[in-house]
Amino acid sequence: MVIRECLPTEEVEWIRGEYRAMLPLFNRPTDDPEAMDWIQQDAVAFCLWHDHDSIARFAQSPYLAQIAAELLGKERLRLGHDEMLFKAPGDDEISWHQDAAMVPVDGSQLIAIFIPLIPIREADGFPVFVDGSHRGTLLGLETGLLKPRREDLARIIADEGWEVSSTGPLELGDVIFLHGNTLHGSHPNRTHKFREGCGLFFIADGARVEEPLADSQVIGLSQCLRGLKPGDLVAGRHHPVVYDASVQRAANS
Ligand SMILES: O=C(O)CCC(=O)C(=O)O
Repeated sequence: MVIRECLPTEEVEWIRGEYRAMLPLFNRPTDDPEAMDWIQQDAVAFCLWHDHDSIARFAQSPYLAQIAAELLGKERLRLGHDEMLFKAPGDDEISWHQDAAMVPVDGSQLIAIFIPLIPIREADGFPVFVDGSHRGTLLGLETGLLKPRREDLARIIADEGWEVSSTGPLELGDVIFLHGNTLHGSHPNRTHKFREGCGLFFIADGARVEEPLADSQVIGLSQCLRGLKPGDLVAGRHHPVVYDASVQRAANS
């Protein structure tokens, strides 16, 4: 779901600046927006908050985590990871996927947010969702890797006749909340500039790492749940509690 005007625009602009400052990590110019036009590769990185205090402050802020906890119906949420997601000019669609297929944690324990860091118009690529898919389970895992699943999921959606919704235009301050099982993707970036966005993954306190069911989860385990293995509680310094309803209640009483 989209919560419109969820964040003040100044805050989104600040977050954007923090992530744009990471572009040198990708060997890209940062100071000349025109110069970025011809760059054809995505700038995607996970867990930047581990090494960057400003991103750590944003990623651990309880405001977004509280909304996420309430939507997921959980008392306590931990930070899973942050994600820089700058889609390159002319980039293809983000194919259908479920975030629970990216990390080996039960989808009912996961909620992700996506924050557009520029206003998103049709040419930038609207995010799309399958309505009600959060009530389902993981799909298409038998084929393992990301690429085959994309066709499988598109076929399943067509075969089942599921309704697909688009967010439509997104403004600075709008935030998308995605249950771990929600089938989603986005349209291609048909512009000559980056489609700049970032995301946070939250995991319910008490959730455990499961045995990976697909290669994508093996990759997610090493990239996003660093140091954890199947059977471990998602906890530790890389997964701090970012929202605790009981602390909030005590503070309010
Ligand atoms: O870029 C988008 O529209 C959605 C991002 C996404 O699919 C994800 O972060 O899992």
